[in-house]
Amino acid sequence: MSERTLVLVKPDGVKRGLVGEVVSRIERKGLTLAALELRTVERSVAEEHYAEHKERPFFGDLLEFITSGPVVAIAVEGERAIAAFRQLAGGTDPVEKATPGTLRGDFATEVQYNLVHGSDSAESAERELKLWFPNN
Ligand code: DAT
Ligand code: MG
Repeated sequence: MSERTLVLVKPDGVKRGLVGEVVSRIERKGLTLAALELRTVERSVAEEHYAEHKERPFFGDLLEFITSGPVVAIAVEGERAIAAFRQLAGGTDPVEKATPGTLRGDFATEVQYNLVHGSDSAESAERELKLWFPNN
């Protein structure tokens, strides 16, 4: 079933010049870009985006990081897009859980700086796309 998911290239990925790499892998997988924007995140948007983690000890650092520089927000569309992008991203911990061949497995070493975000379910995707692309 065709669906949409929210992908973010986080500030580490933008700073390191890996936007093209992320976009290229999305396209080669057979997914398409429905919207794409470079933007600096307001704290309020970041808090809402990561609301599920607000009780976690790393929440403050997470907000600090995601608002520390521009991110690229992408609405990605295609068959099974949500799970397909999570597969491209690899597990949350870039060394313990992300295998080589995935974005995190190939380009990151630290959980905190793991390059990309991808919505984890249909419910999250809907909520996050409304938050990041309210006019689409
Ligand atoms: P994912 O981004 O794979 O969906 P998540 O939703 O569990 O992972 O966590 C959101 C982000 O929070 C994650 O990409 C990086 C950060 N994070 C998660 N666990 C962490 C930890 N133990 N220490 C520091 N940052 C963490
Ligand atoms: Mg998540």
